[in-house]
Amino acid sequence: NPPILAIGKQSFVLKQFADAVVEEVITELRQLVKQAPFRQLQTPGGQQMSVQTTCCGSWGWHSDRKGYRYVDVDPVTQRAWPAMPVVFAKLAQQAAVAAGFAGFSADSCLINRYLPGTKMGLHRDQDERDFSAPIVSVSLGLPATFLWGGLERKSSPQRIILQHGDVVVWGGADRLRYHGVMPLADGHHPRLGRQRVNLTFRKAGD
Ligand code: MD3
Ligand code: FE
Repeated sequence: NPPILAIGKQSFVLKQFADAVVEEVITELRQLVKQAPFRQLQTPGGQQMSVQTTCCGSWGWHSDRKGYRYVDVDPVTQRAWPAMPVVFAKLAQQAAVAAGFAGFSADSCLINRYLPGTKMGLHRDQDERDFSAPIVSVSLGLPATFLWGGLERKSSPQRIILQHGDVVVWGGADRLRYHGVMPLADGHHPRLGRQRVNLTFRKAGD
């Protein structure tokens, strides 16, 4: 079996955990982005983010001049976000169980699309109302170097390579760690071409 790597007290990389369902996940993704297209959000400071995003589930993450928040209506389409596909929800729940977080039920999936050169600066995920739930992330397409920092911005991050089918679960003491993604290196992935897509599952609402 592919390994489960502990990268923190309550953080794990589950190598190739998504492999068995990855084709189904890609099929659902293609349908989803027709309902809620990828967009480049503005930060509260007015900068355009380099990553493209969309969402599914009851709550979707949004950012504009008014701030970062979860919304139940997509501000672009003015419709509810697409429902979370069953294969997404099951994958997130099973990964959480494998990492020791039984009872995780995601109500939000943020979908990040990286093209060559796209990066994500060091930040913490702190827009959710309940930090006791873990976060589960699924990597698809081109590999990326993930930056895994500490609880303070100043601590220098470790670099972790995430590949197609890898799943990361983090919670508890590691829930508020700083993290980011290095600029995506160019390449071609046999299934997704010249891009990386990351699914991030969260409990955002109540
Ligand atoms: C956080 N996305 O959307 S998820 C985000 O690859 C985000 O798109 C990144 O950060 C992405 O907010 C990273 C993977 C991840 C893995 C381990 C973590 C995030 C983590 C450990 C602690 C905190
Ligand atoms: Fe994050």
